[in-house]
Amino acid sequence: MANPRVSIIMGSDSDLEIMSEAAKSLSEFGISHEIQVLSAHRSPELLTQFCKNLKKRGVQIVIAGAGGAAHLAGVVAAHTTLPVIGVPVNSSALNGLDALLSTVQMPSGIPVATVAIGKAGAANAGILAAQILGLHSKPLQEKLLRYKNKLTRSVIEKNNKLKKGK
Ligand code: RP5
Repeated sequence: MANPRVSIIMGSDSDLEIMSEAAKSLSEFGISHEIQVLSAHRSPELLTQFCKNLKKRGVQIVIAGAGGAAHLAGVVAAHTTLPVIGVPVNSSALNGLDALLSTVQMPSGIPVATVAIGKAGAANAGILAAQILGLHSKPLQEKLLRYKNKLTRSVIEKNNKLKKGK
């Protein structure tokens, strides 16, 4: 996508199934985004270059997902003052608990807004990015409100189905 406002990065292409949930959320709210593989461990120079170019490319938020010893979000946060949202990916023998702790336990001064492990977290990362961008956009705030109302309607519909089943 041209001029992405949100950049989604992931440690490996094996994270794509999970991280594409973040892209889906952003698409739902009409937010331009890009998605690519960048690794804190396997491509440290490329990651540094990516961080240095973020602001001049007009990116406003970074969503970073990785599994295992997940340093990706933290390293990006170390390089930029843009908000960084971290998604712990459940790709390892520890089912993402390792990635959760690696992503969330940042030292004071370098925040990473960490969401839940796996697909729910990735979807929420996209929604959280939309909420941050919505602070300065009335149309986006209205889309977010419509989304919340849709969630409420789905609960009512579930109850109606349950009642009919009795
Ligand atoms: C992490 O290691 C990646 O984010 C991925 O979750 C995990 C496994 O990567 P691959 O070995 O599948 O490339 O860095």
